[in-house]
Amino acid sequence: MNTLLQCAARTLDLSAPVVMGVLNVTPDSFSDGGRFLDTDVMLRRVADMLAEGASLIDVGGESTRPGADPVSIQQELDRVIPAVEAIHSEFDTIISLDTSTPEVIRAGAAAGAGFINDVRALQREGALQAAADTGLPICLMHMQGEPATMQGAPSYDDVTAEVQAFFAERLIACRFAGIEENRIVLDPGFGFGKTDAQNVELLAALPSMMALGLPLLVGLSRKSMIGRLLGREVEDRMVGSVALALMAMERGASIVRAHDVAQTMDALRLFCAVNKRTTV
Ligand code: 9MG
Repeated sequence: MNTLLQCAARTLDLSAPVVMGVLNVTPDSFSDGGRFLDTDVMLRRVADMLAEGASLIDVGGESTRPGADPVSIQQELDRVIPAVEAIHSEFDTIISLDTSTPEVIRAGAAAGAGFINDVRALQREGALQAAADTGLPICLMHMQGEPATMQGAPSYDDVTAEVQAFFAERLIACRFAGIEENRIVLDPGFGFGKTDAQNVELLAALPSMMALGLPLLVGLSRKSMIGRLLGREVEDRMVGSVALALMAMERGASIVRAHDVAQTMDALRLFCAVNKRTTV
């Protein structure tokens, strides 16, 4: 597996577990919506996550919580690009663009982003070419449906096999667009058009996803599956999130997307100590 991702001017080393800190610049994200619309507050949050050990910051201007409505291109640009510019001018870190929109991919890369995180795996018209042109690494995530409706009635014959087949199809599409595999990270998309049972099955099957030889990213932080399995409101899901992050690392994940960076890092440092892995 390729353990070095070239993220514009910076290199992301995946030989040790990596935490991607979540920064939603949306008024309606399910767990922290509206908190980071003020630039100073937003920059303080980034500074905290970096001090706590995040290796990259995932900036998103479209809420992808179940039931969320789509945003216009202009709205997304207006939210994301000033945030990317401000982070790029203040910090020496890797900025991830949480977007599916070709215009945001291009403008975000020009503004200093170093990574693309697309929950729609570059399926929007023009997204493959936009991502290819940036030269940046890309996370391809699996989702059944669209955020507005995806949790209505998720349906699979075999969720693991279907996610793997999806990855194989997207890798071919990327290759045709000129995106080499050494730029690609895969994500099964926990909670994106999946029941709790399907999420659990996918987490257990994570080692089989490594067969493609590409790094895996997982996002389990504060997800509603934790709420349902433990009976916890969103503000009480930190322990559940850290536990799932650890389980994902044990099953081969390289990058964990997390809101609670300090607590997730603590767990991963212990994971490294016990498994004699390079620590973060
Ligand atoms: C943006 N976003 C929200 N949840 C996510 C997840 O599970 N994975 C990735 N890659 N992005 C996510």
